[in-house]
Amino acid sequence: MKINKIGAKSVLDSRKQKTIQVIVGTDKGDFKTSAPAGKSTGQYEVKSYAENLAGDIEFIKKIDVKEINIENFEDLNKIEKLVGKNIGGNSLFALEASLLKALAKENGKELYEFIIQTSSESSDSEDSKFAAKIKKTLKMPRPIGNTIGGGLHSKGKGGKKPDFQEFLFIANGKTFKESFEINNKAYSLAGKLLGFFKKRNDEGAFETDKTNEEVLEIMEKVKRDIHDKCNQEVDIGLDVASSSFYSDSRYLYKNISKELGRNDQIAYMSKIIKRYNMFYMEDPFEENDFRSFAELIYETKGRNCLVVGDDLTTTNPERFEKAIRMRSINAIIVKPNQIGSLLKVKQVIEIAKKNNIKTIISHRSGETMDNTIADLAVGFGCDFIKTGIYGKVREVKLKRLIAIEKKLRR
Ligand code: 2PG
Ligand code: MG
Repeated sequence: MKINKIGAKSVLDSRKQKTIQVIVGTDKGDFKTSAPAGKSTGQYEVKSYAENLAGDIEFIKKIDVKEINIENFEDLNKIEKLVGKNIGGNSLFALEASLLKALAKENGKELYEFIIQTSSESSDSEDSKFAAKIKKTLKMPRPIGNTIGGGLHSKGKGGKKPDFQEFLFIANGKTFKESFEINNKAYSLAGKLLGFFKKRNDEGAFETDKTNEEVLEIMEKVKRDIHDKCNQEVDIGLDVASSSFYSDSRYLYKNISKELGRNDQIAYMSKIIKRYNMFYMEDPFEENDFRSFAELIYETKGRNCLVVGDDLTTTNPERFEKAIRMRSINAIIVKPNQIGSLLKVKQVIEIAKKNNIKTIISHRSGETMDNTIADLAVGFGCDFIKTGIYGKVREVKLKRLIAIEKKLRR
C-alpha cells in the first residue's frame, strides 16, 4: 500500500484531557484513530506514551513513509520493529489502527471485514465467497453497559458512593440492536429507581450515595421487571476494580465501613455472586492475586458466573497465560491501549478461544468519538463489548455495531 503521509496530533478526550490522534493518508483518503485513556489503570499496562504525548507525536511525524511496506495484518510486525520503544501504547494502537483502516479501504473492505479476511486461516480472496462466509460465521458481541458507578470513576454525594466501580447490565437480545435497546431500557429504569440524585459520572453511569448492596437490589429489580413486563432478558454484572481500594493487604470499604482481608474478600465476592445471581464479576481481587481469583471460580462453580480479569491481565499474553495456568479467570477484558500492539491483541484473543475463555473488548473511562473497538469486536469475534450506555462517545461504538449488524443481515 502506498502511504502519502503519517501525521499525529493531540485531541481532547471525554474528560477534556489530551490524547493522541494518528492520521494515515493514502490516495484513498485520510484514516484517523484516537486513543482513549483509563483512570483505574492496571499496574501492568504499558505506558501510554514513551516519555510524553508531545514526544510520541514528534516521533510519529518523523516516520519516513517510504520505510513502511504493509500489505496485511501480520505486517504490523514491521511497524513494531520500526517504532521500537520510541512510542507508548496509546500511540502504537492509534498508529496501527489507522494503518489497518487505510489497508481495509485499499482492499475495498470495511475494517472488520479486513480483519476477518487477513486474520482467518483460510483467507478466501474471492469477494462473493468471502461475503457469504462472513455472513455465515459472523457473530455479534453482547453489549455490557455501565449503569451505576462508584469507586474511582465517581464523586458520589457528599463523598458517599459505592465502593464498586461499575454496576453493569448485559442484555441478551435476539439481535445486537435488541440488546442495545434492552440495556437502554434497563439504564432508564435503574435511574428512576435511584431517585432524584441523578448526576452522571465519567462513563455516563448514574452516581449515587447508596451502598453496594442497595444498588445491587435496584439492579435485580430492574432485571426482574424487564423479564416480567417486557419478556426480555438482561443479566447483572460488576466491575469491582478492587485494586483501587486495596492497601496493606486489605480491601478498604468506605461505603460500608469495613476492612476485609483476602479470605473475607473471597467470601464476600462469592456471597454476592450467589445472592444476586451474578453473571459477570470483573477484578474482584487486587491485580497480583491470581490465587484468589482461582478460589472464587472454584467456590462458585456451577453458577455460570464469568470471573473476569482486567487489571489482573492487562491484555498481556504472558499474564494471561499465567491466569490460565492458575485457572484464575474464565473471561478476559481486552483493551487495545493496555498493550498497544494489535498483534498482541489478536494473540490474546486467540489464546482465549483455544482455552475456552470469553473475550470482552472494552472502552476506557476517558473516551473519544473513535469507534475502532466496534470493528475489532466483530473482526476478532469477541463475545462481549463493554462500552457504557449513556453519552456520545459510548453510543458511537454501539451505533457502529448496529450498522454492521444491519449490513450483515441484508
Ligand atoms: C475498567 C475501565 C473501563 P478505566 O476498569 O474496566 O470501564 O476503567 O478505563 O478507568 O481503566
Ligand atoms: Mg475494569
